[in-house]
Amino acid sequence: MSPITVSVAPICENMSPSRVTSLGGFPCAIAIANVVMATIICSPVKLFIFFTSVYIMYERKLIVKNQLLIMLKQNTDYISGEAISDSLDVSRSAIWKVINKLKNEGYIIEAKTNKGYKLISVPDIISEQELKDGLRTKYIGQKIFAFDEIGSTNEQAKKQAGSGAINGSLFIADRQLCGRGRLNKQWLSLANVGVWMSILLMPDVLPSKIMQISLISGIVICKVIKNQTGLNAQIKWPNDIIINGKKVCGILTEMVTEEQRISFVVNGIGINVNTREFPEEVEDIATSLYLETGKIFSRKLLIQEILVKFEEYYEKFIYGNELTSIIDEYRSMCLNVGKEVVVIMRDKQLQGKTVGITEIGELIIKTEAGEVINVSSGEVSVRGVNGYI
Ligand code: BT5
Repeated sequence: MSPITVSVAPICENMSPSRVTSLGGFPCAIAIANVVMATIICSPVKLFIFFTSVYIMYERKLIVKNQLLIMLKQNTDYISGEAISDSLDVSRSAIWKVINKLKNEGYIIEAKTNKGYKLISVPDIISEQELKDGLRTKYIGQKIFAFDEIGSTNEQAKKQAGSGAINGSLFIADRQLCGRGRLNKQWLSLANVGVWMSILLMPDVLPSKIMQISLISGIVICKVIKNQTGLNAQIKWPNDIIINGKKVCGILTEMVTEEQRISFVVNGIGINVNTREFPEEVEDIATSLYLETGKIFSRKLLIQEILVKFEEYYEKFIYGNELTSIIDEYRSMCLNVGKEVVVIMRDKQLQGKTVGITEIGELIIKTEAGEVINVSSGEVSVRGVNGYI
């Protein structure tokens, strides 16, 4: 696996004093003073002071970049370099450098002599700043760990759950190198065209409730896809999202328990958004929003609506005791009911007709022998008798 790149925390490429002074302001003065002191004191202290200085410079740069973006977004017309310089207390050349950095990230910014800068368009990048811009949630996605590339966002969420990540933290990547499905199956997560994300949850509920948390994501994603694309997205039990017979989204919910209580849940969501073609191994079963409509969709808008709706349903479930209405909604979206299916378990396989969904989200199967059994998710997969559905 290649090294993990955290896009919210890029390494400063240039730490030269000239770059430091160009940012101006009080924090930079402290940084310079620290570097001067570091050269005259003994080495461990020197090192500490050096790294503190680097950190302060980095933070300052990030703040300037974020504030500049906010200013550009708030102004529909040109905004002069002087006005930005006065407002952010940085030099004109520092602004020019930040503008160039933003352009390299894909922001289209027009620069005109005597007029200043104007933001023309924002790229579909999934940085912390872009995702938080306009996100109206209380805690879901309020803390974001965004990566250019990572093994698996589920794995990262699990790793960080034990080291400070909070309830509702979002882990998201432009590309996954080892994206996973259930039973360790591979999940293809191509660069820049999909939503590959995991929501970390710390609910105070029994482990048996995990399946319902997973079902909630299915309902939410179906609704958001319908809303933003007009497509008729449906759920294949337990929570594949299907459009015109093909899979557009998969969900992997995992949990860690301690003494019969949930320590945390990781709700992993993979959506094929702007994928134009799939590798041979999944081309017969996979689709994307682009392939279904011929249109490119904003990943940012999809993610934001998913986070808002997820919080709404999660609260209904955890605090509102509204499982019955949630399951009713799930039933209305589930395409398995009434169909002949094959249920594949770890050690056996059975065939029968889906006759319903229980009050807690299990699939009710009437076998060929007439026996009625309830199947819960976890270690089973379900497919149609003659194919995927
Ligand atoms: C799933 O498993 O559908 C769950 C997928 C969850 C992916 C997310 S992405 C963010 C987070 N981080 C992770 O590492 N995972 C989660 P399952 O029901 O077991 O389906 C897996 C099967 O789907 C594979 O065996 C393929 O047949 C098929 N598949 C793989 N990649 C696909 C894709 N991009 N689109 C559609 N189908 C795919």
